[in-house]
Amino acid sequence: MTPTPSTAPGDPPRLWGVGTGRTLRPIWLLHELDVAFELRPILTRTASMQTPEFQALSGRGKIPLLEDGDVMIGESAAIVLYLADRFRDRGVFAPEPGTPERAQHDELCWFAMTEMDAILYTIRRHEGLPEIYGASRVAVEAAREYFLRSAAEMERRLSDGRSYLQGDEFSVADLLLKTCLDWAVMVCKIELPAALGGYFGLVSARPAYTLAMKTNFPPEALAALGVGGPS
Ligand SMILES: N[C@@H](CCC(=O)N[C@@H](CS)C(=O)NCC(=O)O)C(=O)O
Repeated sequence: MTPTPSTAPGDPPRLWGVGTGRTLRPIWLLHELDVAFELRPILTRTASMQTPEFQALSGRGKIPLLEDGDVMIGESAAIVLYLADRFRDRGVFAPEPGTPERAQHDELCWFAMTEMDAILYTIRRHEGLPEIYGASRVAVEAAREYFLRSAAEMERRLSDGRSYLQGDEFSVADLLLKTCLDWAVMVCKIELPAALGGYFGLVSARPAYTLAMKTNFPPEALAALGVGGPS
């Protein structure tokens, strides 16, 4: 059973969660869209996740979580795709649903999530959180190699000199890819292929990204990570 969201139609969207690469995604897109939102800055694996209010909404106990009118969804990629479609009048960050461009766009999103994010989470679990998930050097090494193979595929997609994954326009697919690259570099200490450097710098220079990084990584979140960037 899915609990009912507590926002009413017309309220600004309410977003739960800060402090990780996953929570950065909706915060970043909301800044790109310049949409006002209410942020509940709860941090993973802290008492702030245990409040009755959050637990009533999220049986799963995971951030990010978005409430928007009748909609309540988790899964960071689903949230950003929903926001891109919902606030299309504020800026276009995904091609029109049902078009070949959108199909290609969504392929890139799924790739980022299943071939990059999920692989990084293997490293995070078995290297960064051994007290919960157990340490496994073999799993971590294999995941690092696999991640590099995925990064090489993204490099290949960008190798014709295009600025962004789908050409001249920054999209949700770029936002998902960049959050994975950040996580790889800052937390997993993976050295990215040099050819991705230009793309990395271009996306990092977006004002909404800078703003979102500040919103998403308060000092206590960085301290919890023990790093200068996302997890
Ligand atoms: N696939 C989900 C992953 C969500 C997720 O694992 N969130 C972490 C923070 S990055 C969390 O809430 N962890 C709490 C826990 O596992 O107890 C997404 O992309 O939103």
